[in-house]
Amino acid sequence: LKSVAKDVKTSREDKVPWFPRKIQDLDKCHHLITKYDPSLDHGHPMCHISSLHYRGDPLPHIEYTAQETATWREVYRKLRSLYPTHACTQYLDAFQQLEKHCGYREDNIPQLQDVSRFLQERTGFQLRPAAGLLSARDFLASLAFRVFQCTQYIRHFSSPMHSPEPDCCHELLGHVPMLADREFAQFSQDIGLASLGSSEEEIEKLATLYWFTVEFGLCKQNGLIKAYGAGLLSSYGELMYALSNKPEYKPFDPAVAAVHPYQDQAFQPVYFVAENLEDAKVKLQSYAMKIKKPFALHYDPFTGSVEDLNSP
Ligand code: HBI
Ligand code: FE
Repeated sequence: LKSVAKDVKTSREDKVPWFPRKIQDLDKCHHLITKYDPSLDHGHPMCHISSLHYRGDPLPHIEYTAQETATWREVYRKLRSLYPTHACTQYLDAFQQLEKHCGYREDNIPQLQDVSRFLQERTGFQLRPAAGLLSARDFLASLAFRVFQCTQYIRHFSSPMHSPEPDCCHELLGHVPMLADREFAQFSQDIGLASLGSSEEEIEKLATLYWFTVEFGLCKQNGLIKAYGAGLLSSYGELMYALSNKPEYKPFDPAVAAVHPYQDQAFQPVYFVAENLEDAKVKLQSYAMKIKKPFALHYDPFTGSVEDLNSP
């Protein structure tokens, strides 16, 4: 009888993919998706930014070249002119703070260390350098611990308005300001917690949900529609387009967004509009509760670890 019980337990555990249980485990969550091989292009800035980072290491200080700073300036200037009319208030509030405290300026690419310290004070989020596009599983897992994996290199100067992969313009201008908002930080962490130990199928759905919210989400504000998604807030062309009334708008519903086809080579044909960020958070929480898992995870902020409420 004993051995049967043991077999049942093992096969049950086999079905659950490995996942980090404490923040230190994120050292194992750095699997890259290589759509683009930087070793084939020695002019790409990715080459001179190191890849492996361990928890507790200081965040690398980067001396950006004049050309890299010029690229940043062009992106910063254009996007900044759109924010007052296109970005949600949470974004605008944080952006103002970042300009005041974190070196957000046209002629300066902010350093991750300064930005990470700022976020920790606001929402407990911290940044961790990433070498490129990570697997959805690893990327989402880090969010469960309020860690945002952040690229440090900047897009190629030949196309300042477009980057095929996340770069620091996308991270610093798109993601960081929103991570300073409490509701949004919780929303991000909740997607992360939902991903821990999930099947490939569920990860795919959560990544799609992430796409239509954290990357391309819109929300209502004082009778207008504003952007909160990082993919929009870091793309001049798509930010204009998203609020132009040309695309289709659907009310945010996690179950619908999670399986909706998306577009990563062109502007989105459809955007999901949340009533507000709190409503998006509540809807996501109820969606996450319906994901079937053999455990119930609870995040303990004091230890930075997750525990299974079902296990004795
Ligand atoms: N990796 N470095 C990095 N930055 C991202 O924004 C990112 C990622 N991997 C996957 C991802 N985003 C999402 O598109 C979802 O797949 C989770
Ligand atoms: Fe992103």
